[in-house]
Amino acid sequence: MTVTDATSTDPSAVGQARFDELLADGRKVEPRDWMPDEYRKTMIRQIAQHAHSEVIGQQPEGNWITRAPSLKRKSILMAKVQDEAGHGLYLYSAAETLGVSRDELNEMLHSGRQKYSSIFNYPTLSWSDMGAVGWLVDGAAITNQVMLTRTSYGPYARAMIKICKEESFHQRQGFEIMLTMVNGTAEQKAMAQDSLNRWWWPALAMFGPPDADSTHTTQSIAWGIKLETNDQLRQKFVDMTVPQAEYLGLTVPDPDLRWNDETGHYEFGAIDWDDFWAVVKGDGPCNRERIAHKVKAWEDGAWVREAGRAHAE
Ligand code: BYC
Repeated sequence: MTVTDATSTDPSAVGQARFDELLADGRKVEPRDWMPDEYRKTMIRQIAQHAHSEVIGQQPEGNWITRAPSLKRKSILMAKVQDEAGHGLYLYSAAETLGVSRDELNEMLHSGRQKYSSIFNYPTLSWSDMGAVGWLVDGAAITNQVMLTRTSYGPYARAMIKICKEESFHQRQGFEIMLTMVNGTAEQKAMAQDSLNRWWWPALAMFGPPDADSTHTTQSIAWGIKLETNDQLRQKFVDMTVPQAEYLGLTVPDPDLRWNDETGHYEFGAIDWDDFWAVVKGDGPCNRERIAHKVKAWEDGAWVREAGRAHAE
């Protein structure tokens, strides 16, 4: 048997050839398509981490629902937090198409075997943090997720389209809270500045480690999972956000920040990666609280899942 014959009868070689062809043509990989085990593993890791982030991300904002300054602000915040739950649900459904169950994903989150975004381990200390989270955290999330609407795995790319529309609304409502705060009393403007000071650096770190230290970027770019690297997206976010801070009359807490006429980009100071890794490894200000709350909600909801299963039977 020649080598060609051997490969043509080997289902994984045929699958690999078709997978390569899909990627080369810029078409989507769909759940029933053959895919390399490592591609499946990477997609499950990333989509699950993304879903967990949406669900855990409800906590820092949920913290302010009862204390929102008006009925209008309360209903907007409730709608936003509810949207995040919806995003988590689309993403868990997308992950399930890869052959993993939602129960397994939850178990992996609760036992620390899967992660969620570093950003949700910082506390929301004031009402203006709701502005900063919407403006900066949702702003960073959209910068990354607009790219993901073109990612190679079909169910993930399609989920991202609706999510991005909602995130754009979230980002604008955050900016609008900031705008209201900076146009309020001197004390309110100082609160807005304090929120920017605390959220700026964690928002930059959300994009993940520098490209040189990123474990997955090279392979994820080759597979069309990522279309831009962590550093490219971070730069895009800085270039977009600094003029918005200027419009608000706020100061970005970075003495090294300067516009570079030659590159057409802002240069910015060093990110504290030791802090980032401490947070990712579970030692951030709120990691334990976030997971404990999530596990409690899961346990308290057991009767609902049981009732749903009994009803289905
Ligand atoms: N936090 O090789 P790298 C939202 C990990 S929620 C924690 O560059 P990758 C919202 C990474 O997992 C927004 N861990 O990774 C919700 C890897 O660890 P392992 C969430 C991080 O995957 C509510 C290691 O570091 N968005 O929108 O190629 C309210 C090396 O990194 C982080 C998403 O999840 C981090 N920030 O690139 C408001 C988007 N960064 O597994 C808003 C989807 C890195 O090797 N995810 N790590 O041990 C992605 O696009 C990519 O996964 C990332 C990282 C760009 C985040």
